[in-house]
Amino acid sequence: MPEGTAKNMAAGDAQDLTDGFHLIIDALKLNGLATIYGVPGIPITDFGRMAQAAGIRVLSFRHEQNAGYAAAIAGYLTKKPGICLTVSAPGFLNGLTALAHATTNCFPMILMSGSSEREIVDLQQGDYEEMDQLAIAKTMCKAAYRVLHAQDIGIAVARAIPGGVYLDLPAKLFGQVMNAEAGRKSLVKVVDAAPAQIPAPSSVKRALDVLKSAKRPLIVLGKGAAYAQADDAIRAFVERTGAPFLPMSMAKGLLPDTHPQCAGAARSTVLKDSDVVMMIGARLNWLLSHGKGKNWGDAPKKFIQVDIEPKEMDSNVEIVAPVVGDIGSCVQAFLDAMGGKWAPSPAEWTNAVRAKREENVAKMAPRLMNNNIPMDYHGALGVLRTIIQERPDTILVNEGANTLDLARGVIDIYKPRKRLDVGTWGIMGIGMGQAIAATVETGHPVLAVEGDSAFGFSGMEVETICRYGLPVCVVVFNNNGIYRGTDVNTANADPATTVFVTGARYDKMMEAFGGVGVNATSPDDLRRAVNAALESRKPTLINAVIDPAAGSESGRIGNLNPQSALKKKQA
Ligand code: TPW
Ligand code: MG
Repeated sequence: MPEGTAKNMAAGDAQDLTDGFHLIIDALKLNGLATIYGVPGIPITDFGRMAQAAGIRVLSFRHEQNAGYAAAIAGYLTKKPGICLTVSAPGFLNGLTALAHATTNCFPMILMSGSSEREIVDLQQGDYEEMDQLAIAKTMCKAAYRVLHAQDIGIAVARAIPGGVYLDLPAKLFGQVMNAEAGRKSLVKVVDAAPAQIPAPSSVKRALDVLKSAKRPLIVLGKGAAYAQADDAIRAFVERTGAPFLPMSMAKGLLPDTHPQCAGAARSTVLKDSDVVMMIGARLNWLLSHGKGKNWGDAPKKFIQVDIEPKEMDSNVEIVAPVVGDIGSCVQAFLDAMGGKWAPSPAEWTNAVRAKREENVAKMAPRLMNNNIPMDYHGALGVLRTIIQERPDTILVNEGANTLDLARGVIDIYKPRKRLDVGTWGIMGIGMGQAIAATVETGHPVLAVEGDSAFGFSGMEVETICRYGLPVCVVVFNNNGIYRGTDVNTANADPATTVFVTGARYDKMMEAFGGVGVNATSPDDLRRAVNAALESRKPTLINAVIDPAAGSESGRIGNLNPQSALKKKQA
């Protein structure tokens, strides 16, 4: 029967009608978006149920921020937008932090939030959870769209892909009814959300000419390179150049940290002494001291930058050879243009870097084998380092200050996208959201190495981990505080601002929800417990008791703390 006939409409046959609920679900499914991370409530509770019934995996969290971090890292791991679903005003704001984080890190993510009655919100008449969410979201992401009519759902979801985008879904939208056939036709399947961006051949040649001229070349790999999933081409390119490479933290494992060209353990040497630096999917932001200053040494340096985003060029220092395109296409273009004859990097340089690296590794080795009780960071991390070496498919999630900085240096990663962490902002709280999404999206077990403070930001999600029975092993580095557990407040009876309850037992949190809890006071305890967890795939939390005096203020970035000019004068 042709659509919209009088008979059809008069019959009001529900089979020929669809609604906003189902159109959103159909639009997501049509675009291969099969997982939602969120928290239910008015006006999206039924939507979540219907999505689940329709075959979408809907993971309910205890706080939207954690659902949002899960969606953000799902986007990073899959190159498809991770979906976070929240209620209005407070739920939206909780999720928004994660959307802003995703946008800053260039992870594809869509935050979908229900919103209240437009007419009431816009007149500020005090609706339930009233807020002009669209206006707020616009400043935090690439784009923000509101969908007022069911027939626009298809185009709105398509426009939101790949993100970081906010989609505002007013309560009234969900219940709107339209003809089912017209609804089907209104859906849009995105054909190619991130088409290949081929770099200009002249830019490729310029970059290779500069690289060829180098006496002391360095390649810096960023998480943009890991995101690209061009692992074989990147490895082939790095190996063809013979240059030392430095992986940024989430690019570790793109080539194994044990690769002969890896300069991770000779970081300060290669930053200082290199003469040509090729950045691949890495930005010259604070994490690389903006490409200048004492970390980069005095010798003149030429930067080549390879990035999909033209705005990154010349952001902090002059880029003598900008190459704009997607990382996969750029690296392939390099390989094609290099041909068979490419002189390897000067041996004097590569040998010097290797010697420095071996010296630093040898210096660290005995510290990693120490059996001190209480454990220090190195004793505990030495154990985890061996476990990841033996189980390289495990995804490592890592946050904290000392717990982050030291684990990044100590734990070698062997495969691409197996290390997830605090990203561009150095944000605390990503831990449990990342752990959950990492195993949901990949099926691999997760080892989450968490400072006790860092863990606290998302700790309630251990219930979520137990509820879904996920293979996540959380190790809380319990040094009784932020940076150290030894601070004393002499002004009054309150504890110092950086210390927590002494002797806290985080393992009992996991036990409260039926998971396995272990209190580990020695490296041996820790080794046994982590191996058992990764073997059994049971949700596990290990309270690793760390010497409260072992850490340092702000980990490795204490220099970023402001100092009073007054204090300096007096000193
Ligand atoms: C959202 C500031 C940086 S690191 C850290 C805080 C609070 C916790 C460090 O203690 P932890 O690690 O995790 O116990 P450790 O091993 O040094 O003791 N709020 C947000 N993000 C950041 N980065 C902070 C606060 C911070
Ligand atoms: Mg701590």
